[in-house]
Amino acid sequence: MTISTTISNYIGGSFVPARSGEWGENLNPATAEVINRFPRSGAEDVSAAVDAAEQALVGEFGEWGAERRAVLLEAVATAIESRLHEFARAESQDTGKPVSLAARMDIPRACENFRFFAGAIRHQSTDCHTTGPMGGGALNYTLRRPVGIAGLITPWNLPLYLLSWKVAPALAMGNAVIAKPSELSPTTAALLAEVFEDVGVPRGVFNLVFGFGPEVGQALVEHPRVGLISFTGGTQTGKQVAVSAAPHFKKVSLELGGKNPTVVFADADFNAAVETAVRAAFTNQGEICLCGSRILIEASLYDRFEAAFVERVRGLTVGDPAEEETELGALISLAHREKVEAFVQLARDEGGRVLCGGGRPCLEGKLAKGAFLEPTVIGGLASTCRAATEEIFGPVVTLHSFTTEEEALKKANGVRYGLSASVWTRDLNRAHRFSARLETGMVWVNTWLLRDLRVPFGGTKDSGVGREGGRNSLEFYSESRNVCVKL
Ligand code: TXE
Repeated sequence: MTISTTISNYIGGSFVPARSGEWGENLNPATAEVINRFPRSGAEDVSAAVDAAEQALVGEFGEWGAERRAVLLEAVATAIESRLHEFARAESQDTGKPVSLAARMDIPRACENFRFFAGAIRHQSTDCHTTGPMGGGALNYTLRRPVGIAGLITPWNLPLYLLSWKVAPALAMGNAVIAKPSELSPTTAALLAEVFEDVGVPRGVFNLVFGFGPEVGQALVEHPRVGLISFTGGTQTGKQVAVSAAPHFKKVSLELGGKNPTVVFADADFNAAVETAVRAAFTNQGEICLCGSRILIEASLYDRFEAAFVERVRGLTVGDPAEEETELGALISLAHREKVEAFVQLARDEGGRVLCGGGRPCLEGKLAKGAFLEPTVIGGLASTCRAATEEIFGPVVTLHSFTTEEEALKKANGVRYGLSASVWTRDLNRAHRFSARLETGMVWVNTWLLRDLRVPFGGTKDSGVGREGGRNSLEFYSESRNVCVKL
């Protein structure tokens, strides 16, 4: 394993410290131990990365065709795969997530992202419109050109996975990138820079600047020569990014928070609904923007569902992220655990009953200092109260009942977020009707987190602006130019 104690920025093909010479510390949230230190970068480092990226765009990379870029992305996927366990361990140590989850989900999906966009760029076609009588008046064809420099800002919950979701399409479309990973989970991005170096990426095509959001992240968003910002993170930060990017008329994509409903009708496949609702609520300690953190259950099924759900949650294994059988590891930080615990207290104050969990598990040795929290189920809350409408982003789920489809819809839509929903019913008509009226960017029917990389990914309302995925990503990471030829 090559996790070094110091990680570096990667600018113009060189591994370098921050210009300031300052560092930040990266902690393992399961043990509170320092894993490594990262460069505390700022505006100067961003400027150096912008210069390197500009050089790259006028250099050999600018001449590369789609096939060559596809080969590069595939080489990256293969190289990550050959170091899968190293990547998985690093992701687990940075975030507290179970290493088994990182090895099964985060890292393989990152490889899939690189492979998928290699394929997508090979099969990409452009539009052509013929104009006038019999199409004989003019021929319009639309070129897709790279935007230039793409600024990619990513969070801590799925560090490599979300980074690859942005890097792969940005490079596929011929942009140079400057990535800014979360200060809470920098290590797999550093390993990715090693991979890019090993596969022989031209200098300045892939740049990495580490550091804190308000310092280096803000500088990246404000840099006038960075033409595009793709941001995944909290809604508040997203708002700030949108404000800072607006005066420069940058292309912006914002993937923000969620408070996603799992809606269970009485005719649902009961066992599948319970099992998947548990997974939707607690995968990655509930720290996924797509997690189903409020479960709306048809009243006639409520008691049976609550009993089965709580029993299943009580059986979840919380513990050492390094152990294979662990299902929930540590939260991202002690500060984040405090935030989540404050929501549990708020739920109590708002009249909720903690049906299971709510406390810190007793773990021994090094883990005693970790940011662990029991998976927590809360019943008895009004669906409009704060604990049931605000994003908690932890292992906490609230249960609510409804009696009619209309009431379920009102409750499902009654939050400021609109990212995703999971609907459980055997009635096909209802599934389509209900899905069409949900105010979310994505709906899963009788499943959750079943991903097809071709489909639009993103949210409405406070969950963000724009869609990525498949064609949407290729369009976002490029500018269209229409050429009209009079015939
Ligand atoms: O995320 P931030 P935080 C939610 C979740 C969580 C809350 C806050 O509810 O509790 O957001 O988490 C960078 N300009 N999600 O504070 O700050 C930052 O360095 C430019 C949902 O950890 O949004 C990091 O790289 N960049 C979410 C990235 O933004 C800035 C995933 C995200 O950090 C910046 C994570 C600035 N001014 C949290 N300030 C999801 N949608 O999946 C910070 N950053």
